[in-house]
Amino acid sequence: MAKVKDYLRQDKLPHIWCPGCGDGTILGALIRAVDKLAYDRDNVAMITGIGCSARTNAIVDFNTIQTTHGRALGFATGFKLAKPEMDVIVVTGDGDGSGIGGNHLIHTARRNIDLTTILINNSIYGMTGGQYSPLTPHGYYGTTAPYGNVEYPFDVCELVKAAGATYVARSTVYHVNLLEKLITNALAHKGFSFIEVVSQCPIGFGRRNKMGSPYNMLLWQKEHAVTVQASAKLSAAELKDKFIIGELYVNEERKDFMETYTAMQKQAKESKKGGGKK
Ligand SMILES: Cc1ncc(C[n+]2csc(CCOP(=O)(O)OP(=O)(O)O)c2C)c(N)n1
Ligand code: SF4
Ligand SMILES: [Mg+2]
Repeated sequence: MAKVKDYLRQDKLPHIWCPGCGDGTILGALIRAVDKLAYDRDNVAMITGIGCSARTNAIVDFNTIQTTHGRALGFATGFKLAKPEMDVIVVTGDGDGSGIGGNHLIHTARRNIDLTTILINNSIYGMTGGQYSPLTPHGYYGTTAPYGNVEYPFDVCELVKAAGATYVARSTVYHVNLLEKLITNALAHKGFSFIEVVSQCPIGFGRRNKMGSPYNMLLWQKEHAVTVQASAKLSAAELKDKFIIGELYVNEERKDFMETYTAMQKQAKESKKGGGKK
């Protein structure tokens, strides 16, 4: 079993993250999952957009592409179709993945493209200094919400599930062992797998919302997360202000895009007349 540091590009260190940021813990969990599955790292492609979360690919020794803001899933779709034998992982932020890249997220889920997406939800646009995102809770503060966020967030896991994703899960940075397990399962899943990771941005979000130190922010995650199993025994009132962690939805039946596409290609080649109903 290799160590996490064996997967890092030593010449790209130190990384850019602030002390106490959740991004490094998430990258550690991802690397351990890849190592557990004994993936050949030359066969792994990691594709990101823009943001602090996107910088996960700067220091890891996979095949990496940093794309434009919100467009990682578009690039990843093209990449996977061109190189179906490769293991493709997308890391995105709440702004990158659910804001500017929201449309790509919906349609990649709908197509059930066989890749794994990790959306790091730190409730804010961290890299640009703390503007509110589609996942910032109502009433919380940001540079663009000096009197509190007037908007309400949506549940991004429910969104991708409704759009057609076939593996949907949520964890936090605090629940790092669960996170590693979920990433392992997501990577092994055939089809579009999606994990939302509730993370901490002590600089752009925590400070402005008086959430205390990174340690306090981890305690906040611990206190607000409820496992799928525990949530089944709680009433709606007890679940108010809580979020559910674990595997939220798994569908092994629905074929992924490539499987259907390859079968259709074969059929079209065999047919003398070409496409159309027989
Ligand atoms: C087209 C475009 N618009 C805006 C930006 C500026 N920008 C860079 S990072 C970022 C926000 C990223 O937020 P998020 O995805 O939540 O990532 P985080 O930094 O919080 O990890 C923005 C708006 C950009 N780089 N490109
Ligand atoms: S600004 Fe926030 S998300 Fe970005 S590195 Fe610092 S703590 Fe992490
Ligand atoms: Mg963010």
